[in-house]
Amino acid sequence: MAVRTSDISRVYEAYPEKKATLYFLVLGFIAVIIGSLFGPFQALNYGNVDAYPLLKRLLPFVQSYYQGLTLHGVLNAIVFTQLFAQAIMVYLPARELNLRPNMGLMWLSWWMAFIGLVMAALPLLANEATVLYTFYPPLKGHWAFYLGASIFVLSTWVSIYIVLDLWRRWRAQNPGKVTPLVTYMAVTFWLMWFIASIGLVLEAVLFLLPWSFGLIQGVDPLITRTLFWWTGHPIVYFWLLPAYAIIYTILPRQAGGKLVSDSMARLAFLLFLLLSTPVGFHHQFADPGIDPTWKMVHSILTMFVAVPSLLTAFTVAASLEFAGRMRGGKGLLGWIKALPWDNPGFVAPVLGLLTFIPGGAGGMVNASFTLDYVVHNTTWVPGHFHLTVATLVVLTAMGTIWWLIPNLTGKPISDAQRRLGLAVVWLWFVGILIMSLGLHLQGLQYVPRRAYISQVPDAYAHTSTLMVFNIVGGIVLLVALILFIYGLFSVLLGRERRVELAEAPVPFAEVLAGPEDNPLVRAMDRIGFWFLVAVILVVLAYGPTLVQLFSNLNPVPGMRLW
Ligand code: HEM
Ligand SMILES: [Cu+2]
Repeated sequence: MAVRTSDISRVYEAYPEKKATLYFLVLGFIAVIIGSLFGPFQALNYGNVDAYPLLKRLLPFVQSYYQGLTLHGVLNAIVFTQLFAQAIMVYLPARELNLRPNMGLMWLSWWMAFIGLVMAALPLLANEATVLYTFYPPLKGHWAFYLGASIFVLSTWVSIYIVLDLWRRWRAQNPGKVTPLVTYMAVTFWLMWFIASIGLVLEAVLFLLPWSFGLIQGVDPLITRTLFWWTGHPIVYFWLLPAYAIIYTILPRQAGGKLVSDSMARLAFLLFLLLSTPVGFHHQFADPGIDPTWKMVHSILTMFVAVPSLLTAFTVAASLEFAGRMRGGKGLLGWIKALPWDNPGFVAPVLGLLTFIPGGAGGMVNASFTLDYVVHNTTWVPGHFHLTVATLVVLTAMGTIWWLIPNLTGKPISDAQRRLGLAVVWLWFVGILIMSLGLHLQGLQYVPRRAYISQVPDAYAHTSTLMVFNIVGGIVLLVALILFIYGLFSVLLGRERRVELAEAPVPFAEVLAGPEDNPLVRAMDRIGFWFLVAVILVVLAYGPTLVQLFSNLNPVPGMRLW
């Protein structure tokens, strides 16, 4: 049922945000594909198998393990995640409100991201910025890396403006009404990100950019790390919440049910606005020059920020159970079997949620101050975050292929593509579980992260049994990745278009309860007030330490050790 291209361009005329969203999404998928290519080689490395000679033959620009690891971290954890957030957290509220985002600004943000990405990619590919995705000074990369990364991240400030502008326009038309759910999520999300991003912006503007331009001789490693982790923790919620928005507002419908509570979903997002940022010292438990009392304060606050994810676990599980029972599931577990396990758009985020259970448990360990000394800087840590970002976030993003790409392009999903999708998401899930088990257990045997250990094959021989997990996991993930690339492009490059798919509404779930116009929802809707509370919490949690650090700056010269 092919249609004339004029039909689809009519859709894009009416909804130009569809095209911009598609650009964000596709650029993000390309980033995660290129970034993930290095993953299986790293997993083999932690299996004591050195496949880098092969990798260098395939990709001759790769000079070292660490250059590959820098590309892996930057493209997956910074580039892909941000582009996905910019796609989802602008498009979904715009569709919910049925308002057109400011398209000039939406394209500006895409071009900023694209140009910043290209600018940072050049020194990365040329081995001029092998500093990993945390770029801790005094390791010193090329200025174009810092400048490109800054432009890339600043593109999100345009997204913040776009969504606040949508929200303001909607309120002007709907005085006295409570913000609709998805838009409430997006507004609190973007305000959270604004507060969060200031640390990194300060680090770049005050230190990294002037230093890499040669305007200042050195930088203070402690203060740059402190500013980095101001942003570095909440950035994981910046990665996570677009997936949560889908899991709350779309997944219940795909499951065949409803979201059981609108106000619980709002509460989770409000708590993220309040608690995401003032917790960064949990990345600096092993740093000198930070008072243990403050580390304890951040440790406790980190435990609090686990609460909204626990809330999410209950609300989402209840919504899925409700769906399973609507579909006729009986008994304690029968509802699980009744869910639509043949739909990859459903299966992908659900498998991601399952891995989030051990992922979250490991996070609580990391956050427990002195317990962190057991696992800090060991392979436990990448074991942990591959269960969160590389599974829940990535799988939820993959899951969008089966409903969002048709919604944006009108391209249908064939039955073969659907079945391929199921294979991809199951293999990804199984591969990450196996590899993460290996990495966690090796970490407990003191194997360091960020190390080309297969170059010292005797050093960690005491973990040789565990290494098998990394090898098997890495190979399964390689297969999953190849099938994913094939599946994604077979959908994107499909010739058939059905305009009605592109004109269909986004499959938002109905809500079982709410938005009850209750005092709780009204109180949560005072977003300006909560934003102020969030700012005050950050000032309280960071102010005293930063004042001390700024009044005792101790700059050191940069180094290039690669
Ligand atoms: C094919 C799938 C993947 C495999 C096999 C894989 C494997 C690995 C391994 C073994 C490490 C540890 C390297 C080291 O510490 O030396 C690592 C690091 C990392 N991975 Fe992955 N990964 C995959 C996909 C992803 C994805 C999709 C993301 C994020 C969206 C991600 C994010 C990261 C990050 C942030 C690091 C830390 C980099 C650093 O320490 O500088 N990975 N990966
Ligand atoms: Cu953190």
